[in-house]
Amino acid sequence: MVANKLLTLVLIRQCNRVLLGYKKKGFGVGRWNGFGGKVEQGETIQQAAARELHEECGVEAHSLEEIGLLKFEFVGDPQWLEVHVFTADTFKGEPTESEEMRPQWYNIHSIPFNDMWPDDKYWFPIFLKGAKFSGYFKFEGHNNILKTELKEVEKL
Ligand code: 6U4
Ligand code: NA
Ligand code: NA
Repeated sequence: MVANKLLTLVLIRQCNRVLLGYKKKGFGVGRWNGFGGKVEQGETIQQAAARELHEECGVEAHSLEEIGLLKFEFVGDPQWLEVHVFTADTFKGEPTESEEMRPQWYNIHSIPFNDMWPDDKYWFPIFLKGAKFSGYFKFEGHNNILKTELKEVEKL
């Protein structure tokens, strides 16, 4: 048994737009995604989500709501990723490019799914309608999903 690696993902949503970031380096490089990263020792998952959001695009969100829990298995890797997904509709500051991410607003009807992690097209619709979700995806490499389990939940 290997403990899951805990990660955060924050999606700022305001009416018809979502703030995404283009990942310039590291895991998921070249893809559009929410903001987030690893949970560090001594912080809660929610604190990690707020910290990563600020580090990666310069904005502060004080009302992060946890809306999703996603588990990822990669063939050949015993360690699963456990991604805690949060949303907020208000924030302070101006989205600003960082070393890691280039932020950009996207209309909810033109989310760039072809340039995102391939699981996103499955769970974004649940997020966009304001519901919560729990999922498991088994990947082979970073592009190929072998198995999908996804359900809408009342609470996480
Ligand atoms: P550092 O700490 O810079 O080495 P890095 O290797 O760049 O980290 P990090 O910390 O940014 O990775 O974490 C990866 C981010 O990608 C987290 O926000 C979670 C997110 N993520 C990982 N797998 C994902 C997937 N399949 N779908 C998705 N987001 C994913 O939408
Ligand atoms: Na990160
Ligand atoms: Na990080």
